[in-house]
Amino acid sequence: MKQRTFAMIKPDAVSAGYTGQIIELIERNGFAILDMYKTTLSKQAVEVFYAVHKERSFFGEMVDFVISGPVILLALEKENAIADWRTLIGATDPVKASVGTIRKQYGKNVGSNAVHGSDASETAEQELRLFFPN
Ligand code: 3AN
Repeated sequence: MKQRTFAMIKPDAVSAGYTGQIIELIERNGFAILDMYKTTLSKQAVEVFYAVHKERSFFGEMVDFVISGPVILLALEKENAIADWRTLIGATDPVKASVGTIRKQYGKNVGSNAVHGSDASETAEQELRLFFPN
């Protein structure tokens, strides 16, 4: 059954000029782009988006990073989209990510790791609703 997930190309990858290459990987790996836009997120929106991480020591840092420049937000669809997108992006730390993953190729470190992907169906639904309310 087709499933939807939420993806973000983060400010580090957008400012480095990797948007096109990452979108090409998305399409080449069988994801349909249902919707997509470029924006600079507000602190309020990111605090809602990252609310599950608010107790983490680096919460302020991660919020400041994600609002530091434009991002690309995507609604993706595919069979098994949530798990397949997580596989394609790779481990949180680009150093530990497998060869061929997006974070391995385009991520700098655990904070600036090029892309986001929803980790479960509830978070995918929440994140899609937050950024694609229509
Ligand atoms: P993932 O993005 O792979 O689901 P999580 O859920 O462990 O990873 O982390 C959520 C976000 O927090 C990630 N996007 C990552 O960039 C950021 N993050 C994780 N660990 C650190 C850290 N030690 N310092 C700064 N940011 C971090």
